[in-house]
Amino acid sequence: MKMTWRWYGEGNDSITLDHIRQIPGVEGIVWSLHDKVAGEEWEFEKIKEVTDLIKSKGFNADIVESVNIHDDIKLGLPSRDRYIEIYIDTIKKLSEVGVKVICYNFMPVFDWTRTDLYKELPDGSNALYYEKNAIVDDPKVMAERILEGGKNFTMPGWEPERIAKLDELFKSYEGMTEEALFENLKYFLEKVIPVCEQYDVKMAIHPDDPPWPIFGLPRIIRSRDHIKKFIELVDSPYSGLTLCTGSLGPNLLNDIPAIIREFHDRIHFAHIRNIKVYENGDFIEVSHRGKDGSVDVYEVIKAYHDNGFDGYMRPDHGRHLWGEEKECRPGYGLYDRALGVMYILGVWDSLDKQKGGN
Ligand code: DNO
Ligand code: MN
Repeated sequence: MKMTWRWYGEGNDSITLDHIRQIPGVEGIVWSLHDKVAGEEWEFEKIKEVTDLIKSKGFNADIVESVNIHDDIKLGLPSRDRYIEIYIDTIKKLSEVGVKVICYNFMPVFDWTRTDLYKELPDGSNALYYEKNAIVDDPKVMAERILEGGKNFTMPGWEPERIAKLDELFKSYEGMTEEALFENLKYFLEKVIPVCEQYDVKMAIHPDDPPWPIFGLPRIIRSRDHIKKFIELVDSPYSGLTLCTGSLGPNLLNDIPAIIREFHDRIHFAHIRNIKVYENGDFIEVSHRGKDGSVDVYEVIKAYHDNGFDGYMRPDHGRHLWGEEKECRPGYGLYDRALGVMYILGVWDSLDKQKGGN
């Protein structure tokens, strides 16, 4: 297992690479060109500049999260072919600097959705929260709330340029079914995966967050059966998964350790996040410790360990601690994610010892 850390780039993240160097066990930086909107070309010089910087601090730059997919591809519009060409061009450039995995998602319109970015927990820290009844029918109102909460930061998935076109976007998705969305994903993968095989770059789809349809939009990566269907779309190890426990976790019917055991050979990237699901279905993000939430994080890590997982792993969202929410992007503070790294490595090392390793 290779421990990694998501970083938003020089001048775009309050956490520096020098900070990250002091967190034990972090080998790689999960990066992206965060000023790029879906469908835009990625210039080689920019890719090289970021990855050189990351490597100069002793980290690998093997994972990009994310290269976002243009809605025309998800919608299956004729213009998708042009956007797929651009995507393929980016894959080729990324392979040149040694990128091994691209994390992406196939959620229509929105990436993750929450109703409160700074909900206070009983210990005084705060975290991202999802209250079912606070999801208003009007996605515009929701979007405004999220943009207001995170107004000091760029927030992947919530680019103001896209949100400005929300009405139009929702109109184009009218009538979209799960089946059609799967078809459009298949079309995309059939074009892209042969290139990935040739250039040795793996695609790793991120599950939908939360794992149910919202605002009438279908969501197709949200349960064991959906994942199975995805795996069968294109039969290649290059079409794989980012397994995010915090995204699958809010549906308590998702047996995440079982999902990991079933699909481990297609999991290239593991996101570890814990959430606490309340009786009414609301949920809040909590520390990575298994006992603090509804995800059995120990069993999750054990499932990876038992299968000799040698892919990439990272702590996903953390709480905001000790007042840091003023300077960090929602979910991406320093302290709780650093604690998360240590918790994950603690479990991993002890499993190694039990197996007679070192
Ligand atoms: C939260 C994050 C996601 C992820 C994108 C990948 O779980 O990991 O926002 O970055 O969905 O495209
Ligand atoms: Mn995730």
